[in-house]
Amino acid sequence: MFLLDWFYGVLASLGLWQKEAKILFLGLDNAGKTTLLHMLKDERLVQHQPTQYPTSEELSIGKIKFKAFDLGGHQIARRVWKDYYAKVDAVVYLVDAYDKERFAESKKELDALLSDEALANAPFLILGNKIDIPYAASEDELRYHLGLTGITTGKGKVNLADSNVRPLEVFMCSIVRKMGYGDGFKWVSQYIK
Ligand code: G3D
Repeated sequence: MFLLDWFYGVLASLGLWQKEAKILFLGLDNAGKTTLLHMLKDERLVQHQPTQYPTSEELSIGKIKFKAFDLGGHQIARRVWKDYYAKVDAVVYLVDAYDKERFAESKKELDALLSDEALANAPFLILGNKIDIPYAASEDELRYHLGLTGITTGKGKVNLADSNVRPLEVFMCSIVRKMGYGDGFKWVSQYIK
C-alpha cells in the first residue's frame, strides 16, 4: 500500500494521474535527460553512467512511458525515436542553461523538431536546466537564444483547444535541486488527453 501511495504520489505530483502517454525527452547530450529520468524513477539522485550511443533510455511510471534520446550529431537516434513512437503525446526538450556556447546547436535541433510533421500536434515543454549554477542563462536569455521570444503559449491554464496552436512553453529548472520541472510537467499534463 505504501509503495502504491508513493507511486501515485509521483504521478500526481507530475500532473499525470491516470493518463496514458508517451513522452519523449530530447535535447543535446549533457542537457540532463538521464538525470531527469532517474530523478522521476527514484525521487532521489543516483549515480549513472553517461548515456551511451545511440543514446536512449526508458522509464515507465503507471501508464506513462518516458524515453530519452540525445540529439546533435546523432542521426541514428532521430530515426530510432521516429520508429519507436507512432504517436508522441508530449516532448520535453532539455537545454543546459549554463552551456551558452551550445545554444545555437540546441536551437537548430529544436527548430528541426518544431517543424517535424511527426510531432506537429505534440505539446513542447522546454526545460532550461542547471539554474543552480551561477551565471546560467535567465529565462529571457534562453528564450532569446532559442528563438522563442513572443511565440510561447503561456504558463498556467491556457485553453488552446479551439485555436489550433501547439502548446509551447519554457520553464527554468534545476533537476539536481528538484526545482522547476514539476511546474513544467503540470503545465504540459493539461495538454495530454
Ligand atoms: P544527458 O542524459 O542529457 O546527456 P545527463 O545528460 O543527465 O547525463 O547530465 C549531464 C551532466 O549534467 C551530469 O553531470 C549531471 O549530473 C549534470 N546535471 C544534470 N542536471 C543538473 C542540474 O540541474 N544542475 C547541475 N549543476 N548539473 C546537472 P556529470 O558530471 O555526471 O557528467
